[in-house]
Amino acid sequence: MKMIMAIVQDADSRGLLEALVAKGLRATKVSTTGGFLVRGNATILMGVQDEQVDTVLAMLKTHCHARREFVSPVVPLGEAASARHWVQPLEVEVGGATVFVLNVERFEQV
Ligand code: 2BA
Repeated sequence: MKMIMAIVQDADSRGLLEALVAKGLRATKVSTTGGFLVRGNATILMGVQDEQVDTVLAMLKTHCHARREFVSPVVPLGEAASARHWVQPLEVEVGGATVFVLNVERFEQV
């Protein structure tokens, strides 16, 4: 058995969960925050059989889309007043999905 942890964008999480449930796969959504953008994202936990991992990875590719986001670099107030320190927003590409596949040593539902 494997635990798939997928960090996805909030906008993609609903469609992904619906597709997983429709396939009879179980999933839990945890609301999380990315360390870099400090914006909400979603971590989806999925306990699956080994042979289901590729199916889940394919579903993540289908339902999770990369998007461009802009970050405004933080500039100290004193420096921001100076035209020499005019700072352009930084563009980053977020997602589709950041995926970790872990071995599950033991699974119980009690
Ligand atoms: P954030 O940490 O908010 O990162 C959002 C996006 O910002 C990243 O997209 C990446 O394009 C950029 N980024 C992150 N750290 C950066 C840095 N030090 N310098 C420049 N750009 C940086 P993704 O790579 O697609 O990551 C999306 C989200 O997935 C991340 O949100 C974070 O919540 C999670 N994540 C990504 N890699 C991870 C890892 N190795 N461990 C744990 N969480 C991870």
